[in-house]
Amino acid sequence: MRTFTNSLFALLFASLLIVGCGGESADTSAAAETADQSAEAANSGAIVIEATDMLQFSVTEFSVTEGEEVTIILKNVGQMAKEMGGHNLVILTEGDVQEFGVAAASASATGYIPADMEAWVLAHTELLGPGEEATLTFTAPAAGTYDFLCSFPGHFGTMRGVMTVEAAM
Ligand SMILES: [Cu+2]
Repeated sequence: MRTFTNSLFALLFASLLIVGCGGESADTSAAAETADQSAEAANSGAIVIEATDMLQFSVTEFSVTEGEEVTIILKNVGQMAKEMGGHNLVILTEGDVQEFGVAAASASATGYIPADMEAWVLAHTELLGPGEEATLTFTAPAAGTYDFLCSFPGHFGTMRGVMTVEAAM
């Protein structure tokens, strides 16, 4: 951890030097970006996703590493009653997100997770009402891309995204 922090400082210092020298190097933004991402990872860990009344997820793309323990915190920051417009987060391991979303609409009895499609689900939260939050933890599966959605009826059109799993070094 210390080594990591040191290298982060070195990176910040290096980018300050570049800025300080008035260099027009394109490396400046790349270095800053890398530092940002490292800082994010250092804060560790949890990926926080907010779900809104505007039917949006605040995060629609994120990356994890194969075999990593992933923690996602879903926060429903909306005010819509749960029965009218609750939100969940469902990460699919296979299958078509559109097909899942359509089938989920008539699966209210099972929390909008179609019973015959459970094999498609890598992980999911419960349906959240306004102000509620849920934590999802799972081990990142094999490298690849995985769709996620809110499976409340009518939400998946806009409430969806992609989790990228990168191969472990
Ligand atoms: Cu939703």
